[in-house]
Amino acid sequence: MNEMTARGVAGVAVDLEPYWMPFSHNRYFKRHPERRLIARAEGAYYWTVEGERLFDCLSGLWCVGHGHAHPRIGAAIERQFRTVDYSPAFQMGYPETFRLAARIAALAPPGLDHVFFVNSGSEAVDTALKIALAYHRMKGEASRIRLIGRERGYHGVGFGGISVGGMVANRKLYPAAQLAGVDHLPHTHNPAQMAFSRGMPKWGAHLADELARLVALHDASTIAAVIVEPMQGSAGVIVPPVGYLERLRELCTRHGILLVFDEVITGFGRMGAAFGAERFGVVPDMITFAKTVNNGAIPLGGVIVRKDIYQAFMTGPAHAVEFFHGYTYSGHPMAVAAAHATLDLVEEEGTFARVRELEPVLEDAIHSLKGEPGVLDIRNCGLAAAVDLEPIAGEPGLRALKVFEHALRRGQLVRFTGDTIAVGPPFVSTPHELAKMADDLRAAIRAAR
Ligand code: PXG
Ligand code: PLP
Repeated sequence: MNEMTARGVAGVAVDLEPYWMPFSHNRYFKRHPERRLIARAEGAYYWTVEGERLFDCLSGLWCVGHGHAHPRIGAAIERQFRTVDYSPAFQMGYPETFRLAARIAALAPPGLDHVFFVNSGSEAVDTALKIALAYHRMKGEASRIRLIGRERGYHGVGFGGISVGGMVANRKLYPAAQLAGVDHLPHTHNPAQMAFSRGMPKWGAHLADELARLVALHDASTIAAVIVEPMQGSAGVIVPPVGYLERLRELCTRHGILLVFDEVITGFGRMGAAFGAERFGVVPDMITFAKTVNNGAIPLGGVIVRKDIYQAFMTGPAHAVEFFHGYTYSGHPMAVAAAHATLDLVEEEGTFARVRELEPVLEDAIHSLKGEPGVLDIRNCGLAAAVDLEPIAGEPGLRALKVFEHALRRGQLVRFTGDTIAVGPPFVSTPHELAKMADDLRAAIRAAR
């Protein structure tokens, strides 16, 4: 045990060393775990092992919109465990999983009506990419082998996801392991044209025409699918320019290319609608989802596809497997029960309308940080926002880390990545909590000077 763990944090003696933390600075964390070990969660708050309360500014990692320890979700999970804890995902069925597929299809844009279940966003993305490639083959267009992603896109950490993803740190170590024939659209963030935009930037729709350039370069007959997040979440809330997604849609339709919206963050309420597709008024051919579908309670994700995509697979002898793909935990009864309880909340509490009411509150609160020292840009959409900070010379990421730590001392758990601070507060936040979040963030930004 290192010195800190031997001493214990607030009396919690636990060896921090053996756990290899995901997407984390392991060495720094294990030296400085103060205020970073969680003891309890309820509603919009965490309590650390020291007993300090933290407002959950990112809803966990964008997944706990309805607040922690929701009694309805907890009761559903408990009941489910006693009824059917697990049932085989392959060649057997659990009725509640079928019922969940129907409920999700009913929320999805018209025409997207079949659901394939997985356990995470990464699996959802890799599944969608496989469906796209297989679909074209089934339809006799085997030459459509290219996939097109976008710079700064985050599509999880599977080999498919890092191939179409656009974050260099996630992909640079694996050049030989990435899918062949992948190309990328440019990202749409240009501070010179759109700094401090509220909602959708007016500039940038023309960047979708880069797809026309890629079609001209590779020929449409070689392109299977385009995958984008309708709003880029992990990259720091990069909101689509007005007209941009429409143009992508037009180009994909014209050229027989499938359009996949990766809605792992934007799905199930964050945008004030069931999906970003609805919010932005553009219907893709497939939607990937995870996270908020069951309030992050138990891993669950999926892919929603158009009927004719599903139908394209339904060939060959009826007793034969149609799609050789799936996971041990696809449609896990416990995760499904948590999703039903979450969708019950959505229906009964009018969650999407509440998010739409809170959106301008968050917008005003977060944009009040304009003019604070080193604040370069602020963006927002739905219940999501990000603040770009001027990096400390020669020490990228350190400014945001300092702001994160000062915010923790003020009782705010924000997300930092690079020199960007992101927030995606719970749907159950009050206007007062959002205002306090921004005020505490302001103090943290000043303190980190
Ligand atoms: N697609 C998108 C659009 C995502 O946002 C994934 C796929 C991968 O999902 P899984 O469940 O495999 O992690 C994501 C995940 C952040 C943050 O701070 C974002 C994600 C995960 C963790 C942190 O922005 N997005
Ligand atoms: N590895 C082995 C040896 C397995 O047997 C399985 C599933 O049976 C897997 C990986 C895949 O696991 P999962 O279905 O949970 O993705």
